Amino acid sequence: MSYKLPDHFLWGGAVAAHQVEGGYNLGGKGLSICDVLSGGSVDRDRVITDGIDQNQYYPNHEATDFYHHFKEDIALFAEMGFKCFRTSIAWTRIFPNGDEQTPNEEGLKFYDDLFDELLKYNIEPVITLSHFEMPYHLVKEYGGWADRRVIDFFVHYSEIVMQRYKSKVKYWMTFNEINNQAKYAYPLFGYCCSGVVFNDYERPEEMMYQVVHHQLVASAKVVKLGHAINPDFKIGCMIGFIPYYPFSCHPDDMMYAVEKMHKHFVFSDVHMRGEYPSYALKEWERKGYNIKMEPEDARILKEGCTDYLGFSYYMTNTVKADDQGTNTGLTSGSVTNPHIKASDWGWPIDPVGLRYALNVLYERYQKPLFIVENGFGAYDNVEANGEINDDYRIGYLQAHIEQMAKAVAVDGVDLIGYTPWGCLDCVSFTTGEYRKRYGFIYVDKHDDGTGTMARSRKKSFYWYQQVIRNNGGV
Ligand code: BGP
Repeated sequence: MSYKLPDHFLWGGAVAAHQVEGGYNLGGKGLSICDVLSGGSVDRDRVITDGIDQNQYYPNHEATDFYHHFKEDIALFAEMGFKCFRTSIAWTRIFPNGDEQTPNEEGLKFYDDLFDELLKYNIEPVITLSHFEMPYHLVKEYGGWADRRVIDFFVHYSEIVMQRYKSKVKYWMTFNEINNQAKYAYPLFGYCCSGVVFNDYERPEEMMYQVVHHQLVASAKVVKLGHAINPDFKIGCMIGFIPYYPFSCHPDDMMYAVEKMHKHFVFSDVHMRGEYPSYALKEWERKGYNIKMEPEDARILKEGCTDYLGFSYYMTNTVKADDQGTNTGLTSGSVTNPHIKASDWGWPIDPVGLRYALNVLYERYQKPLFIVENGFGAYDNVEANGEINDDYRIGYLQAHIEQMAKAVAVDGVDLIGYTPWGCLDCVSFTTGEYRKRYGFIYVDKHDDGTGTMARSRKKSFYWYQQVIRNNGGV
C-alpha cells in the first residue's frame, strides 16, 4: 500500500556550500575550515591541515563547481519538480575572516543570484547558516567556538544575510548536525562544527559542551533576531539523528539505549525547549564539569526556541549494555544488528528506522519536523551508452519514502518536507572523496582530479521526478 503526502509537501534535495560550490578563493571569499581539509583515499582519512599545503589535494577547492554551474543545476532540479532546495551559505563569502563589520558585497550578490534563480522556478530555498564550516581565521585567532566572542561574529553574519534575503528565504536552519561533534572517534566532526579538536583537551567532553553552549546561545539569538526581521521566517535547528535500538529486551540494554538517546537529545532539547534537560545537568554534576555561562544565557535560550526540527537520517545503531567498549558502527558502544544490511561504507540500511525516528521526535517536541538529509552513498558506474542505472539508490530511497509517508498518514507526524542528501553529486564530507556519490545528477569529476564537470541524469533522476509528480505515491 502506498501513502501520499500532503499537497504542500516540500520535496527537494540537499547539499552544503563547501561540498558543491568550489571557487574557494573567488569573489572575495576567505579561507574556510573546509578549505584546509585534505581529500581522503582508500587507506587514509581526511587530514586536518594547517593551511594550504601544495602537496595535499583539496577537493573542496573545486568541489563540483556549483559556483559556476548553479543555473544549469537548478534547471535540472526544476525538471525533477523540486519544490525546495537546501544548501548553506558559506560564511567566508560574506565575511572572509569572520570578524569584520562590513560584508563582502560580491559574496552577498552570489547568493542573491542563486536564490533568484531558485525562485524563478518556484523552488523554495532552505538555508543552513553553518554547515560544518567557519572562517579559518576565527580558528587560528580565536580558537573557534571555544571563544565566546565568536557568538557575536556569528550573530552579525546571520543578521546581515537574514536582512538581505528576507524576501527570498523563509526556511532557515542555524547549525548543521550540531550533535555530531560529540563523536570523538571522528575528530573531523568536532573540528568542522566548532574549530576545536576536543581530544587535545584533558576533558574533551567538557570542552565540547562549552563550545556547544556558545553555539546554542548564538542560535537562540539568531532565532529571536530572525523573527524580528521577518515574522514569517521558519527557523529550525538540525541534528544528525541515529536512533539507538537496544540489542535485546534485557532491561539493561533498554536503559543503555535510553542513555545513548540522551546524547542526541541534549542538543535538540535545548534548541526546541529552551533549557538544559535534567539528565544533562546531572551528568555535568556527576563528572564535575563546569560549563561557563553568563547570567542572561538562560533567558536567551528560552526566547530563542526553534520553530521546527530538521534532521538527517541515514541509519540506526544498536547497543548492548555489556558490550560498551566495542565500536563496530559509527558510534562507540554499538553492535551489529543482525536484521539490517549495510552499505559499501558500512552504514546500516534501515527504512523502518526512519518511521521510528519520526515518531520519537514528534512525540518529544510536538513541533513540525523536516527530513533535511537522507540518502545512499554508492559507487556509480557510467555505462558505455552513458546511462547510470542506480537501482540500488532508487531502492534505498523508495523504501525510506514509504516509511516516511506512513509516519505522516498512519502516525500523524507533522512533516514539512524531504530533501535527500547530495541530490547533485558532491564531495563526501567524512571521506573527502568524489566516488561516494549520492546524486540524482551525476557530475563527471574523479578522485584523481580528472573529469569535465559535465552533468548527466541518472536513472534515479527520472524515478524521483515521478515520485514528486505523484506526491510520494510511486
Ligand atoms: C552528513 C552531513 C553532510 C553529508 C552527509 C553524508 O553528516 O551533514 O554534509 O556529507 O552526512 O556524509 P558523507 O558525505 O560522509 O557520506
